[in-house]
Amino acid sequence: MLIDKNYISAFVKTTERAAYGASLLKGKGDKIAADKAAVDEMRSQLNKIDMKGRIVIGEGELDEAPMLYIGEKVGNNNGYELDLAVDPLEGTNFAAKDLPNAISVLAVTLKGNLLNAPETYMEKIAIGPGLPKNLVDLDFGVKKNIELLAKAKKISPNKLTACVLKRPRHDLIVKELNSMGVKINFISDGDVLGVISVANPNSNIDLYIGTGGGPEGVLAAAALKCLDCQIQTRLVLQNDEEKNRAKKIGINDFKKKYDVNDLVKGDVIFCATGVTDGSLLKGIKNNEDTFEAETFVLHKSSSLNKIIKNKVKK
Ligand code: VTB
Repeated sequence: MLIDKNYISAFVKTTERAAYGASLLKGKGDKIAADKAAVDEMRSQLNKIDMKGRIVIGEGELDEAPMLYIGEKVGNNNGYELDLAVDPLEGTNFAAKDLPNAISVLAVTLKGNLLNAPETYMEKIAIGPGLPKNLVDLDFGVKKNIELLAKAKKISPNKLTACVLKRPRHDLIVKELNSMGVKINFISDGDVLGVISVANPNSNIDLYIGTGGGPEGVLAAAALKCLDCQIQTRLVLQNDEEKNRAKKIGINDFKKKYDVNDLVKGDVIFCATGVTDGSLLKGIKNNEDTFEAETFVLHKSSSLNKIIKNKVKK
């Protein structure tokens, strides 16, 4: 079964409204308030949609997130049973400081088709389209992955660019990339867009590598699936508490490597609206009675892949 195309505009509207909510607090230094504004707008929009929706990836567990928590039912209880991964404000720091690349993002599948990823870290390696299947692997290590990628692209390693989240935990990866002359595009946050940058020929990013949020990994995989790119991930469960949380949502093999189709099965819709201006999307522009929004929208089964610009009534 596929997701009806008629849903697309409703989900575009959802990330548009969430981005608008966050944009009202842009640059005000309060990331919690910006996140809450995005969550409130997203939730109220989701509840207008004809669906029996369920949040699979959300703002956290019920006790820590009063809204859009994992397991929350959304929609007006008519229509399809859908599973949702949402990040009403990805890049809360970016929004609070009015820095580029804050987005509101969601992915939708039919029920049961999204990996229930716990709120833990996840190792990620992603590459663009048109490359041999399973070319890179988390277990190969940086050197071998770079050599394989360079060979497949018929260029030398020092012509490759990798996107890496700037964190001390990546020092070793960075050292190895440096030793091979690979150019590094560091990001300070926002690895959903970081991972997706491998799909964008204008970004010149050949590889995403490193450890970021698990939920963000599933969201990025939804986009990569529509863009025929590859990602491999593995959960990082650091202690018994995290292992128990994973078990509670049905994960028993803690070392499992998930590829794009393990993370997101079947048909999928992906929407991301810019909150602040960024490399892929312009941010929200506020006018008197309207706001302007740019949304990157993908739908696997209809091969939809475009940036939609809308002027929306406030
Ligand atoms: C990433 C990134 C997020 O968290 O997942 C990152 O996509 C990972 O966590 O935007 P740490 O900050 O703990 O390294 C964010 O930067 C913030 O949620």
